[in-house]
Amino acid sequence: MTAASPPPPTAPLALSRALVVGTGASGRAAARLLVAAGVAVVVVDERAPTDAHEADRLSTELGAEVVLGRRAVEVLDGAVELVVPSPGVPEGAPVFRAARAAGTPVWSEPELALRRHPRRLLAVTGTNGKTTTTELLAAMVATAGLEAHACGNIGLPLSAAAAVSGPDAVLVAELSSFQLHFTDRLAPEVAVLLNLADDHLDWHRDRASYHAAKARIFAAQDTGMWAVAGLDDPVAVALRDGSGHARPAAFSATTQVPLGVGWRADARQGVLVSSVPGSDGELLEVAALAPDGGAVPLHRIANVAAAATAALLAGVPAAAVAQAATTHRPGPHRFETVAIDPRGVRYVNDSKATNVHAALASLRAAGPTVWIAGGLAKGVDLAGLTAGLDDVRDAVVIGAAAEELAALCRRAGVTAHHATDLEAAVRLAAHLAAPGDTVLLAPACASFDQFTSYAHRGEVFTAAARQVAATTTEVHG
Ligand code: UMA
Repeated sequence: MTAASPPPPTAPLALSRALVVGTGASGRAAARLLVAAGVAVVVVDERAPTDAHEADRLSTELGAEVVLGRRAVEVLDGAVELVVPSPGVPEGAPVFRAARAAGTPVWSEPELALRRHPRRLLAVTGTNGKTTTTELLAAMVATAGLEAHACGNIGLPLSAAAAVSGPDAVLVAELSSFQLHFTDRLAPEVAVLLNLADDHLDWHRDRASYHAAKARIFAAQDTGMWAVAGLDDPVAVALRDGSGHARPAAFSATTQVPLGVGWRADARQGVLVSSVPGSDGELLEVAALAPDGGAVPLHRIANVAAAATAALLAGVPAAAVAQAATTHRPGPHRFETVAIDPRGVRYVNDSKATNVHAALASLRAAGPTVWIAGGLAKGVDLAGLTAGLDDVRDAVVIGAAAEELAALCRRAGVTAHHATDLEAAVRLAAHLAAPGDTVLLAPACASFDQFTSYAHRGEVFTAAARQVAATTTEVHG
């Protein structure tokens, strides 16, 4: 017989009734946490039910009252003491104005999770590289023998991760601006702001609101905590320095840093060097990050430097950091080579490059390229992509932003071809590619006009690329 492990510590919420908005991953996890804490919960979702019994089924599943097909503001009443919105609810939604007018607090799901389950928290935000850095950081913490949970925007809500974690667990959370916007006391032991570029301007009021939401990762930190920013990004550094009370640290893929992990040149691709007190010195050779001996893209070096900085500041030994960095591989859809045809044309799936900043990093790492782009631009000006077109032989544009992308290509002297869907785009790009080129999916846009998610888009690209590579002969016909 094994002794039962002690229940994880929870803190009381002192609430009797809460409104959760959204029945996706975030809303369900929040509802479950609140119900387990003894709070009466109403879950509302504006989408229509799939059938007449869906609300009842969800209600039984969650132990909460479920209202489908109505807007949150219509369900908010005087008895509600807390609103927990899903990240998808934009900051201008009427329910927030109504909550403000009634003096009802609004907490994002991560704020709720940490209030209920206080845990060690390492948090990562930024426009690009969040998921890879979070996964890598969690791998470093786990390699040191600690219980680590990669969670948050990555797909597993903090409420779900925290509820199954032991009291000494480390939550390693990817936090989006949507989640950070409605935080108040959330204070990571180490908070990382990777970089900032325009994104999600259809959710936020404007760029200032997007930046302010990102800076909230530092806002509640105290002097015993660490605030890390990408030194190569002046906006990230300024937000770090203007927010909260934590000690500043930094990372860089291009230079050494006063406190953190930076890069130093050597005969090969350089080395990552730590200046974190207690674990300073050479950490690893950059070449070790690419076991096939290829060039390591700059954004990958930056992600590793960021994760290493946070891990070392959290007390992970340098040996565990180096081991995890050299063995952990980024997940699918992140600059992933999915096929190589007999002409040596490489098909790279970077479906995760959903904004201008990420697509630029991808284009710069790809070499001579036939570039496939398009989708939903999310209210962002795409003109900045022009800076990445030097090595683009041809572009193939798809989706809602196709015409805008075609116009900017034309202005830069790059021929843009329209394709009706992604499969057709891959076939056309394969035809346009010369031996040794890369056919690159780096959409610079969200996927939702044509696909259910970036992962779905990446899978369609991968299948089409493998199909075309398998049927291509050396002299392309
Ligand atoms: N809804 C409303 N009213 C609204 C808006 C949405 O009722 O005004 C309802 C929708 O009808 C839908 C539900 O809310 O049924 C969906 O909620 P959601 O879009 O917030 O999605 P979740 O399934 O809860 O997933 C969220 C994150 N989604 C978004 O930020 C859009 C997931 O990030 C995250 O993994 C998950 O919580 C767990 O924490 C995804 C994402 O695209 C991957 N994130 C953005 C990004 O990475 O760019 C920020």
